[in-house]
Amino acid sequence: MPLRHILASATALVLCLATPVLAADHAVEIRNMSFSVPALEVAVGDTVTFTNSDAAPHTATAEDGSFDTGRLTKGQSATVTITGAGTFDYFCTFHPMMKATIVAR
Ligand SMILES: [Cu+2]
Repeated sequence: MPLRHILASATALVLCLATPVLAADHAVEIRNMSFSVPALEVAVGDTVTFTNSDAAPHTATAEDGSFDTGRLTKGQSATVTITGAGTFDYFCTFHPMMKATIVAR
């Protein structure tokens, strides 16, 4: 392969890596009275979709109020956007012993 082709490929790769990636969506299932991912790592701007698989209603509510799914009945899901960096502890308002964390960088 000619050197200029290799350089062109390398340049394209660098441009590709430098392009901002689209926000990712992360899934957290709520099952058996617990959140499926105890400590979820996300990037700022990512979304997290919570799905309730229990018969009991649940919420995913940030302790600092930064997000709240509201009441989710069985089979329902809600998506929240993580808009800032930090560690976000959250819980279920119906079952406050249900706790988990999202770490956003
Ligand atoms: Cu709950």
